[in-house]
Amino acid sequence: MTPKLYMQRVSPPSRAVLMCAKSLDLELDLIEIDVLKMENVTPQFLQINPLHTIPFLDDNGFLLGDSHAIMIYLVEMYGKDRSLYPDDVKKRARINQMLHFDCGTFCKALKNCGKLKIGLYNANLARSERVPVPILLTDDKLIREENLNALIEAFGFLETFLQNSRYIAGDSLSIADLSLITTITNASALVPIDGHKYPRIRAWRKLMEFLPYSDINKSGGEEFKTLIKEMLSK
Ligand SMILES: N[C@@H](CCC(=O)N[C@@H](CS)C(=O)NCC(=O)O)C(=O)O
Repeated sequence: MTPKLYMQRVSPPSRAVLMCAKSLDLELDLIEIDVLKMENVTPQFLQINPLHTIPFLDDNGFLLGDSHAIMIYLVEMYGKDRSLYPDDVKKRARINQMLHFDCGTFCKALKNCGKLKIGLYNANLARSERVPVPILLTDDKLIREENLNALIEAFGFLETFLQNSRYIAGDSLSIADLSLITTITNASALVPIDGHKYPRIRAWRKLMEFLPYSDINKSGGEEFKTLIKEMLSK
């Protein structure tokens, strides 16, 4: 049976998995989970994913969370070739480093800019009493300066990483590119990168726009920008 993916297009890691599947020519049965409506903390979803995060994969009963782990699994299980996550130990090590950078530094900085951890903020309440909180905005509707600075710092790290290679983890496309392009697409709604500060990031982003499945990222990123605008205008 077709593997199921719980996801939302506005979510960068969901889009990374969607792009990975597209590149592998793998069909997925997509199940929308609207985090804003707290569909990720329903008893049904929590039963399969106690971490209440999307994306989440159900491959015929094999349950797997975290976009980075999911992409590695999909390439290894379904990839006709391994180019997105090659067997070479050193190439893999570099890709792994950048996947951890995405997860532990970039995504974290983006999440910290606001209340993306919906459902956790009312952790002292029973689940049924928790209410959605606005994402990406602190109580006074401003992103805290130290959080924004951490995000800007992450952009700086990425610019430096790109000094030595065309793609994020070497000279060919890998799953690390799919992860980071989706993260920076959402993050660039908060940190504009179109000036002259990040020439390497912009050159790499251009490369990524040529991917035949780049629309997946573009449309989700636009949706995110609209969401932010709406929230800021309230
Ligand atoms: N490291 C995880 C992060 C997943 C994540 O935080 N997803 C967000 C949406 S972009 C989410 O599910 N937030 C809801 C929550 O944390 O409760 C991954 O790469 O899949």
